[in-house]
Formats: sequence, C-alpha cells, structure tokens
Amino acid sequence: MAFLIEIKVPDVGNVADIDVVDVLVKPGDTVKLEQTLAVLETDKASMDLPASAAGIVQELFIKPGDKVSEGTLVVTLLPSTEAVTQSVVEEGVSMAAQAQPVQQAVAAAPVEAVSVAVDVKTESLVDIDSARAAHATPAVRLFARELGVDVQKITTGSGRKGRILKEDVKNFVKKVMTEGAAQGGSGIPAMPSIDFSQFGETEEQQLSKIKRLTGKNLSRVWLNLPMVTYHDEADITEMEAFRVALNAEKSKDDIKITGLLFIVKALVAAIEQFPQFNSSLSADGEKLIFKKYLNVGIAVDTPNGLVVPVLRDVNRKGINELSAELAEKSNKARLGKLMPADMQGGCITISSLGGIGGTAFTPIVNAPEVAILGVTRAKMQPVWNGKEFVPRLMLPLDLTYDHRVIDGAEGARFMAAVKQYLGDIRRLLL
Ligand code: CAO
Repeated sequence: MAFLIEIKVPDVGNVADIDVVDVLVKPGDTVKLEQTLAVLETDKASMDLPASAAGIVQELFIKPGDKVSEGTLVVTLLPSTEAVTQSVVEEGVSMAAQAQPVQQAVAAAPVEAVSVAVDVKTESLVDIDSARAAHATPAVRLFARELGVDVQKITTGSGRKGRILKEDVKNFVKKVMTEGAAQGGSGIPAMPSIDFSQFGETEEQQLSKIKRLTGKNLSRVWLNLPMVTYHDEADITEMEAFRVALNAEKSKDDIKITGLLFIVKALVAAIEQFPQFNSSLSADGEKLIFKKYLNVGIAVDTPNGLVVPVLRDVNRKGINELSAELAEKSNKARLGKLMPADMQGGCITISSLGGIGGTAFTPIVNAPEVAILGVTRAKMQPVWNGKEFVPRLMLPLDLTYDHRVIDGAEGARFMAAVKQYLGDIRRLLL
C-alpha cells in the first residue's frame, strides 16, 4: 500500500479564513523539503507554506482564492526517495536532519497517511507578486514604498534564502542617508578622509557648536543659491570726517559712533528704493515675499565662531540709538549671551572685515535673505576728479545677491545708491 503524506495548514495563531493567493505546485511535481507549496495572506502579512516533507504531489486540495484555516489539508505527497535525496543534497546537512523524522514517520506508518503540519515562519514570507523570485512580502514592499524605497535596489535580504525583511529596508534607508550626508548636496562626491599623521604630527580639536551649525547652513546656502558678488568702492571722505567730528564731541564714556552704522543707514535708504532687496523667495520658489519691516543683521566675529545679531527697525532709529544697540549686541555675542530671538528676523546682512583689513571678498548670502553687503578696509587713494588726482578715502564694498531674485543690473543700481548715500550722507535726510 502506498503511504501518503498529508500536509495541512499549521497553527498560524488564531487566524481563520486566510486567503490562498498562490499555489506553486501541481500534481506530479517532485517537491523538495522546505520548497514553498503555496502563498497565504492575511490582512497583516503574507506567508509561504514550505513543505516539511519531500515527495511527489499526489493531490492538491487548495487553489488561489480559497480560504484556509489551521488544519486545512493542503496537499498529499507520495514519499519519494529521489525527492528526499535531492533535498538532502541541495539543502545540506541541516535540512537532511529535518527530513529524517519525516522519512522515519513514513517508514513506520502502517496506515495510508501521515499528517505533517507545515512550519510557517515570519521570516519565510514571500512576495505574492513574484513568488518564485520571492524577494519581499507585500507588507515589506508596502513598508518600503512608504519610505520611498525601491525594494529591487536591496540586493541582499537577511531572511531565509535571502528574502528581504523590514529590517533590511531600514538598514538600506540608514545606509543611503549616511552616504547622502557624507556625499553632500547635488550628489557631489564626499571629501576623502585622509590620515594626516602620515605626514607629521597632528592634533584634533572639536569644532564649536556655532561653527558646526554655521558650516552646515553655509554649505546649504552655497549649494542652493546661485550667487553673484558685485564689487565697488564708495567715497567716504566726508562721511568719515563727520564721524570723527561727532566722536570728538563725545566724552570718554560715551559709545563711539562706528562707520558701520552709516553703512547700515545707507543700506536701508537704498532698500527703500529697491524693495526686492528686502524680500525672500517662498520655499517652492514661485513667490517673492516682501517685508514691510527693516531689520539688519550684523556678522560678529566671536571666539566660538560667527554669529549674526539683528538690529531691529533700523529705518526708525537714529545713529546714536543704533550705536548703543550694536555695542550691546556685539558684546553679548562675544560673551555668548545672545538669545535666539536676537538673531532672528533679519532682512539683509552686513559682514564687515574693515577693522581687520582686506580689499574685497565674497560673502555668502544669509538665506532666506537675498543679499549681503561685505565691507573691507577703507584706504586713501588718488582719485581723478577730471582735473587732477585728489586723495579720497575709498571704502570697498562687496554685494552678494541671490541671482534668482536680483538681476545683475538691479544689483549694480542698488550698489550705486548705497555709494551715493555714503558719498553724501545729507541724502539720507531726503
Ligand atoms: N575701514 C577702515 N577702518 C575700519 C573699517 C573700515 N571699513 N571698519 C572698521 N574700521 C576701524 C574702526 O573705525 C575701528 O577703528 P578705531 O579702533 O580706531 O576706532 C577699528 O577698525 C575696529 O573696528 P571694529 O571692527 O571693532 O568695529 P566695527 O563697528 O567696524 O565692526 C563688528 C563691528 C561687530 C562688525 C566687528 O567688530 C566684527 O566682528 N567684524 C567681523 C565680522 C566678520 O567676521 N565678518 C566675516 C563674516 S564671514 O562672511
């Protein structure tokens, strides 16, 4: 009498009416141990039914579309030495060890059938779309889709027989994020890591928090904004004479008036003529947002790095009031006592290196602002007045702007206005 092995749906954890989405064998097929017989799906997961016995399919009891529960007969197998041997050869020693009890059960059974419950494991989930390729289950695919991951890009899965599990999707995302961060914007290759100690003695120093944050922001702006820097010089001979005279009137304890505040006032007057310099692009790049307030950020060099406190409503304040405000904020900046609110709401920034030197530089726009004015050291220069060379104090100015918002001609006109106000500060009263 031929013995038949009955393979039934095992205990799948109190779930009834499980859908049969695919049946992967037909009568006459030789089934190896662990070969997937069918694919079942609940509303939470998809699972394959691997054969825990080898043999030849005698009869199939399920078809796609059926509903099954624990104990439902799936298939009967005719024991076949060839199938078992094949399983042993192909699956290796561990599989052979699993096959053995089945063989023994078949040999010992005096009756027609031996029931073998199918072992269903979560990690044996298969893809119902392509059960034979069996890379990932629908649940894992859905998870991957939610994260925007193409599962085809995950080349190796850590599940049984290389199947892709949720963990693999998570690891893939981590890897891409890490590489992306190292790679930087626009797919630019990461800088190589170099062991400098091979060339001589070195010492590592942690960057300050400000430097790290500023660095990230500057890189982001550098990569996102098409920036142009326009250079010019303003004749500040009279302005400087006036400033020196004003300071001469002050007592030793009064706050000195710095040339920077005249530049702030000239900038503000020019902005009132060219309001696009007091705007920001909307995040989608479709709209310009014009600001009706006028706050100017001043880049301040501190031991911990660069910070930009904001002078508020500069169009409504006089130079004395602004002098006090700049002194207070730059002191607070150097002592590391600025609050976040002190650095928010800027409309345009001035970066002045004039106290140190320089002839020109290219400052980076403090986005979402659209322009920044760089200032370097004023110096006496011979200037041709039509008849002769005369000594004039010339202040180098560098205007960097976001070219998506400001055209080159607008940038040049704006700078001409700034120069005009600095060249004759009486115009600030007009
Ligand atoms: N030309 C010639 N002399 C200048 C000058 C210029 N453009 N700007 C300043 N000076 C002089 C000042 O008159 C002052 O001279 P006295 O000591 O004789 O009075 C001296 O240089 C020092 O000025 P200061 O830099 O301390 O003061 P400030 O008001 O001009 O600037 C501040 C204030 C806070 C902007 C400045 O101290 C600072 O931190 N600058 C660095 C900003 C920076 O790092 N920018 C780079 C950012 S990277 O994009």
